[in-house]
Amino acid sequence: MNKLLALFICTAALALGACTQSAPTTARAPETGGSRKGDFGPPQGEPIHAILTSPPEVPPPTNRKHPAKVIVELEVIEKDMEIAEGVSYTFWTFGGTVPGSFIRVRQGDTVEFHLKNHPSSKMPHNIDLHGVTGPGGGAASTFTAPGHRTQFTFKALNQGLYVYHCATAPVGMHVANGMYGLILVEPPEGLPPVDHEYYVMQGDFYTVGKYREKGHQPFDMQKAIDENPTYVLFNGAETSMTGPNALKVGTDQSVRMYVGNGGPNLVSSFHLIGEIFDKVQYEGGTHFQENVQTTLIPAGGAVTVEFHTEVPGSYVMVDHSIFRAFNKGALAILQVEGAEKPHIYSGKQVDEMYIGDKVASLAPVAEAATAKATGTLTKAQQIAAGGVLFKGTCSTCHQENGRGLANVFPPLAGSDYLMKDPQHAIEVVLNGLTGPITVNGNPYNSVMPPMSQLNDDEVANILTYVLNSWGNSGPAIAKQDVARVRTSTKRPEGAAH
Ligand code: HEC
Ligand SMILES: [Cu+2]
Repeated sequence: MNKLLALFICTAALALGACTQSAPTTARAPETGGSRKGDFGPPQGEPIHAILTSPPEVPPPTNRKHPAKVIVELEVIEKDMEIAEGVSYTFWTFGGTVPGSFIRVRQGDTVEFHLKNHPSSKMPHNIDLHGVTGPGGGAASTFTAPGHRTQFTFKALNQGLYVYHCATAPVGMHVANGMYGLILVEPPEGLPPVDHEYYVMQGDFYTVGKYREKGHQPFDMQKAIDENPTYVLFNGAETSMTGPNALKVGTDQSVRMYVGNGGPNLVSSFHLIGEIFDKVQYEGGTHFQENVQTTLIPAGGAVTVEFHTEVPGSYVMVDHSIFRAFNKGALAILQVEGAEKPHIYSGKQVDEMYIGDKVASLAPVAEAATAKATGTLTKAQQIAAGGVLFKGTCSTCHQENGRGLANVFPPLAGSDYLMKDPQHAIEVVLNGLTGPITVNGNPYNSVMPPMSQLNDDEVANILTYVLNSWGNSGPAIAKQDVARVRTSTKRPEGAAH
């Protein structure tokens, strides 16, 4: 029998009051319009314990043809984790990660939800799942004090990809501290199989210190109210999916990504540089769009994107509100490995232009930060950290080998201008340089923009690297020297702090 006809007959039967208990598991509302609600009757079989996963992993498909009782056990844990290299932050988590554990059920399932709040917690928490039909999405039933547990049960009536989050006052603060995640309610027939599924979630974070300022950073309520985040991140850390943590897939594979936006404030312009989404289920709903470059994800919303890999290389996931990607951390890497496909793309990877220091391991930066904090920072550690940062900031113009470009960018390698007064270089980096100068007998008359977005540590390490690389031999520059120049000189108009 024709599928549509079967559907029609069942719908008609439903209207007559039959077909409710034994509705076929494929029962769905018509493709266009109508309700998507799926009460397929009481749960069947033994209760199932949901497999929960940490990002970027996704639990396996439910592979079920009937509604079941699914038990979800989620624990809130408040813990310090790294938000950027050498920067720690006290996150409040669902399941120990940001975003929280991924939950996967099937439309029509009865979900028995257990929320625990670890005894070490300082705050009460609850959970609002956008996939729940009922007051507060569960929040009204799950207010949980530290060391306590609560429980409620709901039927997953609507299929789709849904955000869950804490809704305890002050709600914005709980969300800003990382209390969100995704629950996928699969359609009854399941989703077409793909080679890889990933879980990615964007969020904005507000710290008292500036971007990449080292040490432990407290939450900044005023910045949050002003919607002026210090960090915009995928999966709760700047390095969650960069360097050695990049997602890795092969060529000729199909990839499905469940992408959420926890907010609390920003809307995401989600984009994967060098790929086109073949299919986007926007807003986590049922309808889809095809051949999409950038898709909008509202705060408290989600999308499913699907694409097929063809050409090997580094693909960069960004929020295309692009300062967030390069100056607030909203950047992740999908590494595609396999044979070149010159008939589709000629080759020569130029992705360093895009990703700079993000492609490298920032471990030396973290090591220098730790050493700085304990007062044991050596010149060698500064050079190692500075080298990584130089690639991300200075090498575009002065080149990785420090030789610059004839007549355009002066050399730093063997520069008499630089070595004559190393302390002056601090001013050059913070305030920029314009007008005629002479380096090694060659005239330059160009513009170097101020690099004052770098913090004092970063400037000190970069300059120590520059002054002691490519045959240069000079002093180490201290963070305090940079701080002094920053307070005693004036940034040109329009420069960062
Ligand atoms: C957008 C290109 C650009 C970037 C990025 C850049 N510079 Fe420059 N830099 C220049 C130009 C152009 C000059 C020469 C300015 C002039 O003619 O007055 C210059 C001059 C200098 C000089 C003095 C001249 C010399 O060769 O000794 C130093 C030192 C220097 N830059 C260091 C850095 C460092 C360190 C960084 C990274 C933090 C950096 N620059 C990033 C373009 C750049
Ligand atoms: Cu909370």
